[in-house]
Amino acid sequence: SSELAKPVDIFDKTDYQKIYNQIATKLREEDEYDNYIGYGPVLVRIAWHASGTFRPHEKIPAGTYGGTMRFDKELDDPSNMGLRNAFNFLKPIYDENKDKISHGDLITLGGVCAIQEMQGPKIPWRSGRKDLPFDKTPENGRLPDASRDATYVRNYYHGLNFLDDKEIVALLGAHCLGKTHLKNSGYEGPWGAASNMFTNEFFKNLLNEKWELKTNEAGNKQWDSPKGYMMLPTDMALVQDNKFKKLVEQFANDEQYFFKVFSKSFSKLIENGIEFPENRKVWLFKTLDEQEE
Ligand code: CCH
Repeated sequence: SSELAKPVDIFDKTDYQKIYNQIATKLREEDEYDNYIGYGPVLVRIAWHASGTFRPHEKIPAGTYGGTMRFDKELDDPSNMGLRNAFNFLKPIYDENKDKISHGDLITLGGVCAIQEMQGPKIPWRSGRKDLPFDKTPENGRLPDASRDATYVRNYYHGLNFLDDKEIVALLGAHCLGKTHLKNSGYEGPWGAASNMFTNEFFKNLLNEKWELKTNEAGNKQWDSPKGYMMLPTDMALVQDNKFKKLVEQFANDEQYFFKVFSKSFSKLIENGIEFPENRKVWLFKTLDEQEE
């Protein structure tokens, strides 16, 4: 049985909205990153990779609580190639606010901010994670293997306490964002046309594009389409499994429904293993656009 991480005291919602705004402003300013995709996708990915180390049955269940992504041991996990860009993006904001925010809180708030600023759903967020020392850094190799099939994907997410297919398929919808980079992962290409907009395009493309299995320059198998989009084997697993496929169809047809399930699932992902006190408030932050209205 696991000893759930206990959150620390926190500051006011307005303090965190300020930090949110710093992240959002920097996202707007440094828009040239990765051929003008910007830092949004890689911020979402670092929040998810900080979360994906969680294992429910450990005494100290890893995940986002301890902010151990700040240690080279975790950042240098081969699965985390490219995430140092996200970490370095957040570093000056951490330095400016270190009396108010831990690394785990900042990395998760970065993901929430990026999703919202890229027109995605509102993601409920709570503060209270506390930096743990180096010896609490999980071992490498806990993130999923992109070359696998539907059974592997389902089992992998069961291991993160996601038992419902709906949550799993929704989470994978984040692959509407960004791209794969040969030098990072051994895969190459974007999943769609709008790499810095949070939409249900991933599901539409899975169903509607003409996919062909190719071996890429790194010798890995990926699915390519004539429009220059790609899918990982684990992405294609979502239409190779009938139960997953029904959900892909639902999300492709109803973006609001996808947003609703994604929001809940991502919030759960970044809070895995943390036992918030019952009175700990859940916050929804305003986007920069909403504040400018
Ligand atoms: Fe992912 N993802 N992801 N992913 N991912 C990659 C990039 C992004 C897998 C493999 C890869 C989620 C789940 C999975 C993002 C968000 C999420 C890459 C390319 C691989 C490989 C990395 C590179 O080359 O730079 C696999 C396997 C799974 C199985 O579950 C989940 C869940 C999320 C978020 C909720 C985002 C965003 C990116 C783009 C990053 C960028 O830099 O553009």
